[in-house]
Amino acid sequence: MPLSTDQASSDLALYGSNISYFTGKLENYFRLKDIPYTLCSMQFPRDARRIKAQVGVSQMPAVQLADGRWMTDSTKIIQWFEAQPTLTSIMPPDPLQAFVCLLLEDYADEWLWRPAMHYRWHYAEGAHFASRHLADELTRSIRLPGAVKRWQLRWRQRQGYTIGDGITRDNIAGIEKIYSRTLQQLQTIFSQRPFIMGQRPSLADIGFAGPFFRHFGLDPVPLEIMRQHAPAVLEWIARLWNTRIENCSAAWPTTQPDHLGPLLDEIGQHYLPYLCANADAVTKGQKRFNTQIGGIAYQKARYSRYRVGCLHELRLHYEALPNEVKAAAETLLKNHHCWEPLWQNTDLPLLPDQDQGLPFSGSTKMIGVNE
Ligand SMILES: N[C@@H](CCC(=O)N[C@@H](CS)C(=O)NCC(=O)O)C(=O)O
Repeated sequence: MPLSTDQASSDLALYGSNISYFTGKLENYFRLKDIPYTLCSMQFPRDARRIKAQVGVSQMPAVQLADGRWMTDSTKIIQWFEAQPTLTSIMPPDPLQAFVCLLLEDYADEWLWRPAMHYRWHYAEGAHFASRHLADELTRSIRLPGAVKRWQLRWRQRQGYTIGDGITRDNIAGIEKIYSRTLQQLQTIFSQRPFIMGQRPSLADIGFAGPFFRHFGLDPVPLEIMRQHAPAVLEWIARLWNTRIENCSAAWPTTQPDHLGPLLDEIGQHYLPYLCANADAVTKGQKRFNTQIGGIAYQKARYSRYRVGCLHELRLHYEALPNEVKAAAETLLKNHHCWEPLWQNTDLPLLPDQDQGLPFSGSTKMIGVNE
């Protein structure tokens, strides 16, 4: 049932939708950290306009702090909260493990987005469920018949994120394989340990909560696949939602977890090459680009300035590692095909001061559609 909470009853107001990818990611974070929040359904167009005026971009989630300040971008919001000294951290103290968490978070945020949007909006079952829910939840003040609102939403999301972002009839099977490989990789991980890094939840789990909590674990088609093939992943979704970091007494792993190899291979062979192709497109000023990655031909994928920033951030995270850890990080990245694409593009086409004000002010949306 859509939420109807418009008034924040706790100090922190989280504006978004209760079926949204990044809202769900942030909810998992706040619950894990026991940070009280009130979820407010972001009303279109009123709240979306207000949020754009406050933070520069209209996207969900947006957070309003008790002192009135607004924030955007789940990644930078989490980094801001993690920097508050009083809270138990979800970052492993080992710098290489922390770097791996940042890489996994980025991968889950950006690369699992396309298959998640595909399963929601391609299949009638998912598209009818989600368009009804979103129309009822977010567009209460728009005076149009429900059927029209639902149709508009399906059209908007498909143009923006599925057929409008590189998915064609010919590559659907390849897009769906991204999901089935991820399920296999995570099923193996969660069959042996409760969380991605081991016995404690970390930023990596929060990153994967984005695609898994509100999309793959909710939309009818991917949920049924998960039930049949990856029940340990289903368990992990609920476990994470039901865990409070303060109650976690288990230690962080003392060695670099070697069970993450298949996920890192996927990042090196799919996600990072995509980031390079995207950066090339931005350099050339191509708003749509074709590319071939991991045997999949993407046609007219949308360029993303934000994701040029993601590649830049990954490099900065590597550069920030202590010198004595850099060699181990390089070996790990080389072993999993990540090193070469991380550095392949020499000059990244960033805007001046791109997204430097985050989380309080952003300059780019993840994908600049519907602006
Ligand atoms: N990098 C942002 C991405 C947020 C984002 O793209 N959220 C989606 C909904 S889950 C959105 O608001 N898209 C904008 C649109 O569809 O216009 C974050 O981490 O918060």
